[in-house]
Amino acid sequence: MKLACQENLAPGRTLKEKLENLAKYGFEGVEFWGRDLRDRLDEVKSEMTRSSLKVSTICAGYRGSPLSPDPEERRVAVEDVKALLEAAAELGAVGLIFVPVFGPPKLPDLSPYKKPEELERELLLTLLYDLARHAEKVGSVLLLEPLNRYETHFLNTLDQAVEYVEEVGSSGVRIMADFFHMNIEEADIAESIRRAGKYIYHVHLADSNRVLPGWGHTDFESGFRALKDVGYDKFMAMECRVPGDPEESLPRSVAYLKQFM
Ligand code: LER
Ligand code: MN
Repeated sequence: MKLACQENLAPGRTLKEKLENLAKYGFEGVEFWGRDLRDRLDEVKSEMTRSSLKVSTICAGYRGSPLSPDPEERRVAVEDVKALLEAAAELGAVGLIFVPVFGPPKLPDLSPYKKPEELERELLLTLLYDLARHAEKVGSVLLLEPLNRYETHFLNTLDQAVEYVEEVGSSGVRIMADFFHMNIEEADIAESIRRAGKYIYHVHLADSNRVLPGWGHTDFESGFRALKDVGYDKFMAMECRVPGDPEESLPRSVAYLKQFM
C-alpha cells in the first residue's frame, strides 16, 4: 500500500513545487480533481515525467449528472466520464473516481410501478455496462465510491458497491473505499473491507472529523490490517482538511499512518 495526497492539499505555488513537497513528506502518489484536468493535461503529463510521484487517481470532475431524468445531463456525464477515463489511462492512474448521484433522487417516483431507487439502480447498471466497456477499451477503471447518507441517498456502503461490480462483471468497474464515509456507514470497517476485498482498487483517507488521519478517532490500525489481509497494494489518498501548517501537519500524518502500514 502506498500513500497519495490530493493535489489541492499540497503547499506550493506551482505543480512542480507541490509535487516536490509531497515527495519530501513521504508520499508516493498524487490525486488530481477531474474538473479542470483536461485543460491542463499536457502540463500535468510533462510535470509528472520529472517527478518521483505517480498519479494515483482522478477524482470525479465530470459535468452533467448520470442519474438525471434529463437525457442531456446524462449524455454530458457519460461523455465526460469516458474522456476522464482516457485521461486517467494516459496519466497511468489506477482509474477515475465515480459517484453516481449526490443528494436525493432526481428520478421520479413512479410507484406502484417503480420507486426512484429502482429506476436509479436499473439506469446505473445500463450506464455501467457501457462505461465498463469503455474503461476496458482504454485501459482504465471506473472506481465506484460509496458516500455517507448526508451526501447521497443512493450508494452508501461497500456491500452495495460490490453488488454493482459483480452484476456488471467487468474488470473496468471496481470500488474505492473512503475512511470518512465508512466511519459513518459501515458497522465494522475492517469486516466491510474484508468482504469487498478483491474489488477495492483505491482508498481515501480522512479521520472521523474529516481532518488529517491522526486528528480524530478512526481506528486506522484495524482498517489497514484488513487491507493488508486482502492483499491491498494500491494507493490511499488523503482527502481531508489539513490543519495548521501543512509543512508540519502533512508529514506528521504520514508518520502516523506509516506505523500501521
Ligand atoms: C465526497 O465526499 C468524496 O468523498 C469524494 O471523494 C467524491 O467526490
Ligand atoms: Mn472520497
